Amino acid sequence: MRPEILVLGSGWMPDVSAKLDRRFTCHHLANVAPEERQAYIARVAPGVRGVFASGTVGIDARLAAQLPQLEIVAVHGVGVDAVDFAALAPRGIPVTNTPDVLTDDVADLAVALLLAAARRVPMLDRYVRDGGWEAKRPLMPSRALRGKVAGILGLGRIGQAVATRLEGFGMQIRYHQRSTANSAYPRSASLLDLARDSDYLVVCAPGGPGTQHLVNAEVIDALGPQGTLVNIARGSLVDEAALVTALAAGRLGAAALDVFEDEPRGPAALKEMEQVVLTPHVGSFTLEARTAMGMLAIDNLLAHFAGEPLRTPVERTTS
Ligand code: 8YV
Repeated sequence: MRPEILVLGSGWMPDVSAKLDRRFTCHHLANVAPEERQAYIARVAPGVRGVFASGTVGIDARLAAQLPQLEIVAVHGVGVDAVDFAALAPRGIPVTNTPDVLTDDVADLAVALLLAAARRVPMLDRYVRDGGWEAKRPLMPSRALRGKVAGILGLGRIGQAVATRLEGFGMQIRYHQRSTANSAYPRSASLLDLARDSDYLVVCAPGGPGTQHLVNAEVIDALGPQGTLVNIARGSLVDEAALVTALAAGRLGAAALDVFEDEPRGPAALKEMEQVVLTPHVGSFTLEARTAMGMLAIDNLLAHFAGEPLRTPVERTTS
């Protein structure tokens, strides 16, 4: 008999959807109207042995308590900040995620955003489309990357991949994270120092309560009027209200953001700003990465139900 799983989130790549439905009896919560979800969960809960979650639609203590037979949570994503580990750990429920398979594509988007902000690609695109070029509207030169400092907040897998790419553009790399990374790049002692030392601050650290609003007004001011903030990690890391205020006052030069505190809305004020580049949380959104993520999450579930070692367990018991 195929194990029953509760699938949270939607938008899986075609091969992933097909394999999920082939290998499991899936209860797709996203297909249920929001007002009917509680009743639906109550109805299917007795059979649910696994949860297939996304990086942003996770499992909280309430949902965990509603699933008495829950044995495993497989996250389709590397970030596990949407999982309440404290609710799962006492029950010995393992959590898996999908590291590595998305690293290159997320790092590529970080570089794309950084370049887009530095070379003002979206603004120049609008300039051509709107007839600004033909009308010879004044145009300011943008700024070169070579010789500039990229500060990486969080030199994990994705941070490292971003750093390697930016080195190729002739940038100097610095980083900050709590522990010293196994890396030859210079480490700034604090995030404030990193922001002060950097022309571009690229946020690559994990989300969650421990990193909430690390990039605050003080850090943003230290980055300064010539500085650019790039965030491909989690919106929760940045104090967005402070970011909007600093950009509006010209105390921060520019921002390029893939993630927001309130997705999918994002602050209206940012949408009005020329010096801001926005994308809709698509760092891993390539056919290749999303297919590999889905397959890895499925492989973790299959390994669990076959009594085999998990492929990529998250080694942590509390968040
Ligand atoms: C996706 C992500 O948004 O990996 C993560 O942590 O945030 C993204 O790759 C999401 O997990 C897709 O399900």
